[in-house]
Amino acid sequence: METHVIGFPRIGARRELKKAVEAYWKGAADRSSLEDTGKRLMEYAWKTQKEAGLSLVTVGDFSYYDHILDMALALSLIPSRFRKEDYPHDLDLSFALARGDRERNIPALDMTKWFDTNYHYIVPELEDSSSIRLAEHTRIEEQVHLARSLGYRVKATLPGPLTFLSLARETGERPRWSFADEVGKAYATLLSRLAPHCEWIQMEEPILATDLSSPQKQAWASIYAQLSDHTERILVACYFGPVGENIELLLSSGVRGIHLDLTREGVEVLSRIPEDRVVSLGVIDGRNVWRTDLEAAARIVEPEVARRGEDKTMLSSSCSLLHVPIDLELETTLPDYIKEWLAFAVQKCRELSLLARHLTNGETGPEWESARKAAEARRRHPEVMIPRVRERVASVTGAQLARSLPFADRKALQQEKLGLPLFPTTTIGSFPQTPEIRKVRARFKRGEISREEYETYMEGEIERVIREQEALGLDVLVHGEPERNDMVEYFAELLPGYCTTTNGWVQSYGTRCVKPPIIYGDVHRSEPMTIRWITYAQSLTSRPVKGMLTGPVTMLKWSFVRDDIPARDVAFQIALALRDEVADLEAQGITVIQIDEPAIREGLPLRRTQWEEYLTWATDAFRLASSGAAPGTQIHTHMCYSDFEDIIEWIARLDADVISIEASRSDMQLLEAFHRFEYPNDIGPGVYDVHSPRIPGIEEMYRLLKKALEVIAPGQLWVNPDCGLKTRAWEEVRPSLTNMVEAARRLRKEYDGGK
Ligand code: THG
Ligand code: ZN
Repeated sequence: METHVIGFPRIGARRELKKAVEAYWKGAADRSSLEDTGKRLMEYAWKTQKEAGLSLVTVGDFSYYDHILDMALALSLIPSRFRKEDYPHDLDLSFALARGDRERNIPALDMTKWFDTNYHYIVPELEDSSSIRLAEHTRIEEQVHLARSLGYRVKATLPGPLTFLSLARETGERPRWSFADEVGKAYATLLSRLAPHCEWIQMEEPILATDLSSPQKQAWASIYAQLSDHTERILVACYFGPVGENIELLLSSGVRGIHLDLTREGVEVLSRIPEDRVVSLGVIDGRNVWRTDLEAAARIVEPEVARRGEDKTMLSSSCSLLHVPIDLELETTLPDYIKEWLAFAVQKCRELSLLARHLTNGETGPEWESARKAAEARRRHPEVMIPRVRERVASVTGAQLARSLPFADRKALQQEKLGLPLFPTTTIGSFPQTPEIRKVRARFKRGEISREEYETYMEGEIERVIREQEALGLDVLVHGEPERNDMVEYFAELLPGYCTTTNGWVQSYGTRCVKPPIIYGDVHRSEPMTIRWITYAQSLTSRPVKGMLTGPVTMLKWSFVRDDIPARDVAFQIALALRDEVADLEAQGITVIQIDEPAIREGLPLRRTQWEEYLTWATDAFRLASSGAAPGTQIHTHMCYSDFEDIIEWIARLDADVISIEASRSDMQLLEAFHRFEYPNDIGPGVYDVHSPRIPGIEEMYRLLKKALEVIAPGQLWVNPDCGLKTRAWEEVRPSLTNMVEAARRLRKEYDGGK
């Protein structure tokens, strides 16, 4: 029985790739040293797979930035604003495409989320003038030759052609599907070049886990028809969801190998696959960190192996392991009992091979036994099931999901209490995290300074931020969040039921990584989490200071979540913990509380039919967290990623008194959705892009606000940047906010005589 993973993480167990690429960008290392690191990382990945006992190694999953971008280059799909000749090497060209070229003033390609994961890919552009043809040299061929030269049995992997075309962006008139023929030809050529060196060529087609349109289905047929010479070697991989009815389409292509994600689809689908096909069973979860209950997995796959035969079944991870950290062995601070329940990429490879050995020769050694014990211990652990927490979730009432008064009444009460001017100004929450702040936090964490020293330093920082905001003339202040490393990790460290890792990095995009915390037990609040800092900040000023919390859906989406209870229940547990925090903030005299939910949109299921169920519990969770607040308390929320078009009614259902959103980059276009929906509550469309070091002028922000006023009422409009200011420098923040406040004042003069 062949065993393989769909893909292996490439960032390096100690983030070697991040460091090497960033050094190359800075000019601190040359190309050959970067390429040495690249080779070492590929060799590490292959060696790990082989030593774990996998029969095939996966090749082609490595990239210096993004594998979709590499495929665009392999297909010669380079936007015409870039000239290949301007770059000494393809590597430099690919970095320029991904990050833009400052020197030549060429904007980067866009970047967006890879399905429902936290990975972001570079969006290929299809221009009217684009012509798709296979490049003379491709990175995938280089990688395959390297693996072959080292003696590995190779399964090559490529982004599938339909997924690639579906995710690209049309920039002109020419529809994407008109490229299908050229794409098919280019892939056919690539396959003929790769085939002699590979046992299998895997085409990753997660687009099959989505609802396909009829042009999409036609494109599938026409592309795969061109690959008919290679059907014997092709393994089409569908993951992230059930292939469902798309199985017919998949089968019609005649490919011999079919991979399915059995962590997200039942085994029934397997009976629809003829017995001459080879099926790869994705039973080890590539999206989560839990050690596999091998006995349960064996029960799932055994009947299929018996029916189809060992030579026609493969065992695999559900999807690429890109989405999990690399090596659990490097975790030194996790409690041992929790470590026993986990498996990162390296451990998942070993699980696969053990499962295969069990299926082929009944092996049940000490490892098998310890997996069984770990699964058992996890099920029975007292932190995993806390009756008091379960009961509280079970007894949530409808009344707890709604504010006590409708928005219009709340607004009057809040206005009376807060006395804010027309077009109130505020910021999203964080102020610059200087190297010094990071250093103090790190030293405190390592025990090098006392709690008292730490708190004194943070109070000093908060005071500085309050005074800065007063001087700038902002209306609703924030404490600046110097005590927070990350908006999710900060709360995860304080909430029982969560644990955090020291090295569990997962690539988010390019060289950027996140370290998602792990929800292993019932989440509840054991002590106040933010009160100390917020009340200190409020004690310094007569203006309102916002209490800052991360919303339940974001806390869930940006973590590894337990797989033994429904996500909705976990979200409600977190929501109840936040609800208590809201009550405490209120009791301490805090009158404005912001609960950020930047991740609510990205949680959308891949299939439309499941949207309503998700959006119902997701918005309920937010309401549960926020609606215990008195009507006079103003609840804010913030969301980063625009595109609310199709979920605007759900955004309204959150019933936040004020929502701040990213809008400056779309030139206020996205306000259209709010206008059409007649969105009733207050809105703060970001008036400048915090991701750029550029200092926005008064005039340009004033103009954006005027534009916003074409579609929303003056009494509804707030003035704020479009995201937190954590990554900016004070030298940029001060003049930008000065101009922002000035733009608001100018508007006030015009509408309200300057009150
Ligand atoms: N926090 C968490 N998850 C997230 C985001 C976040 N997921 C989605 C989105 N934001 C991803 N975006 C980013 C943005 C910046 C970085 C990573 C993902 C980043 N990372 C630092 C790096 O790799 O150098 C590491 C930061 C650190 O040292 O803690 O800059 O905002 N939880
Ligand atoms: Zn944001």
